[in-house]
Amino acid sequence: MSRFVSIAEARGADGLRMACIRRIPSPWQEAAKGIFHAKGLDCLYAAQTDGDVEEAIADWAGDSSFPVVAYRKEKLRTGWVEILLLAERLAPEPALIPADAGQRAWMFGLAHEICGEMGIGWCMRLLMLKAGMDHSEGVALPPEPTAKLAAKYGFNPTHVARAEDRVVAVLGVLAEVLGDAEYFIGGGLSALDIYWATMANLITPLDADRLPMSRFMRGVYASKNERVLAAMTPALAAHQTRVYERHLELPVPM
Ligand SMILES: N[C@@H](CCC(=O)N[C@@H](CS)C(=O)NCC(=O)O)C(=O)O
Repeated sequence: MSRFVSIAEARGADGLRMACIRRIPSPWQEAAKGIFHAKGLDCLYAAQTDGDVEEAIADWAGDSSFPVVAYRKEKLRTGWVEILLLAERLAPEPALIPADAGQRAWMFGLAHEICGEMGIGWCMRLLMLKAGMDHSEGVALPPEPTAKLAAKYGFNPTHVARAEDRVVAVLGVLAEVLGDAEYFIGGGLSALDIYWATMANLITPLDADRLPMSRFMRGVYASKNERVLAAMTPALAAHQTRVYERHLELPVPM
């Protein structure tokens, strides 16, 4: 991937397109990019430009979340499962979804614990918003967008109170499933590996050479939560870099 076009150009194009945010490694977006890259799928990447209408992604998809994936005239896809299923259909090889039904159920269950509501990404976002609001980790988030994200992504007392335990528990499961293997399932790359590698940037972002972002964003992303950092085992950290080095584009195109 070498360039981003405008949202307007992506809307008018055919084939596979993805609306993104630039300069922030939003994990759901990076997972989708990673899946397309691993499969060698040719995708037109787009982001808001000066020539676009304001809030061009929302204008297109009815919501400001990214990524938004378009393929031909099919319905727009924004959820991580539907994006993966589309990619698997367009490029069956390398398969990123296990053919075996039991393994498939296992993979999607674990992937939900990473990408779904109250999964690792969701919970890390809640913790990030909390720290950004009470300045407890030395990072102050700008109030207006923070309030918008909080309202949109389940910042309620019950879930905020559970978020840290959730992340620690799921990291424990992932560490156990991985053991000393190179991949989570079946000895080779699956979507689960890509989900983990990209979502792990919300805890320990790849270094600045491989994942360029502003010092401020890096400060927001890098977790300071001691329990979470302790649950990020050396094997999980090594898996994150291994998957990027072997299967994803580096430096990450931002
Ligand atoms: N829709 C995705 C999740 C995408 C998502 O949560 N995107 C966030 C990343 S922080 C976003 O775009 N936030 C900005 C906004 O909603 O305006 C899924 O459920 O698979």
